[in-house]
Amino acid sequence: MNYRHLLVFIAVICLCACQAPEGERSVQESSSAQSLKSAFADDFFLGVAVSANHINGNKPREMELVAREFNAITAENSMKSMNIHPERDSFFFDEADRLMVFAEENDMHFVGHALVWHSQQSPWLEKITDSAEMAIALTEHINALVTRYIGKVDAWDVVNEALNEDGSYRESNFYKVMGRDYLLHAFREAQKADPEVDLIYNDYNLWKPEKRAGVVRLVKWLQDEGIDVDAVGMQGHWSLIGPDLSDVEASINAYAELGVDVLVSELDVTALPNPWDLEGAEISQNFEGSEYMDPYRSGLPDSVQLLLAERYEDIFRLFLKHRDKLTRVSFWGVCDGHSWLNGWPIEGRTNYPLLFDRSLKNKKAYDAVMALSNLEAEE
Ligand code: 9MR
Repeated sequence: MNYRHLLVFIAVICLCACQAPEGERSVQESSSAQSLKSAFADDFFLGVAVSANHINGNKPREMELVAREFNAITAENSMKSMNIHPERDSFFFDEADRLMVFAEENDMHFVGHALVWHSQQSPWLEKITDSAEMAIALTEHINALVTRYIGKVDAWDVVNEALNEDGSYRESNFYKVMGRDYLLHAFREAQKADPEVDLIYNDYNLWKPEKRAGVVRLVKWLQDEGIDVDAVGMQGHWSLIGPDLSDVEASINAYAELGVDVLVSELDVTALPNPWDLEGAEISQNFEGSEYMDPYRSGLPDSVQLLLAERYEDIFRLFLKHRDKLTRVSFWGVCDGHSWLNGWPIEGRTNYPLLFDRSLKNKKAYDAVMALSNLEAEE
């Protein structure tokens, strides 16, 4: 073997040694992913909800993190009717517009949240008691928002939280005035306003069998009426112990069977005790200031940090198993300090539900999720 042959031989040996077997990504590759969005780029969008504070420029470091880690974004509150359409004849688009620019600059999938929701509702809308008038008001609201953001919003949560826990329709003001037809009307108007945009039904506790059956009934009805429902959004406000992931899996399968995408639209995992788990307990002022209900004010113990990491690992293992059905997983908040769970169901607690801590450092849960990012290729 002459010198040139020897060099080629060494190069080939090196190449073979560095390449993972067909279909597998090597450990080096998996651990070298620089962000959540790159780790799961072949699987689903990785999204995040941001607050008005973020949008208004008060959290530049958090927005840097958002741009680095995520490729989908939702306005946590800025596009809810109370904020974006406060009076019948006046809109406040500034925050949504600003967020849209950020999303465009960072090439992010944009989720509009939410066109029709009984909560955080504009007072003028809440006052309507006539069915024809409600239909007109919804048309105007939906049309104004959807047409303004054609080509910018990729997917709309068209109706949010329309069902009770047993799968029946929630007695919202919309339902009281129009019956279930308000849902059909909302989806129809959104579809008409932007035939290209994805239409989502979004709700919490969608792992519950009765609620699952309610969503299946609802989506089938909308489909029979000619609505091209694109996705069901399972919010995913979960805890260290529940829900059982087999229930989540059964729901993912049931929604996918309808021919729609499945999203996890508002993921967080509370690390704190839940007053409703206490027998006979009711949400009340009594819990405020209680150490029992707010045990980790000075930091999350390593043991719980580990439990959270394991829980997130199990959750993402399931998501990866169903990557053919899931198109987006969005976290409800940027970091622990920002989460709504510091204020609910008890005001002023210190919760730890997300992947980034209060100083924006990656938590163990982040590492656990990142380590899984190539699992599906190995199986
Ligand atoms: O995170 C939102 C919080 O800032 C608001 O105060 C709250 C008002 O109800 O809404 C929170 O977001 C909700 C979302 O819009 C719909 N699903 C449940 C979320 C948590 O409550």
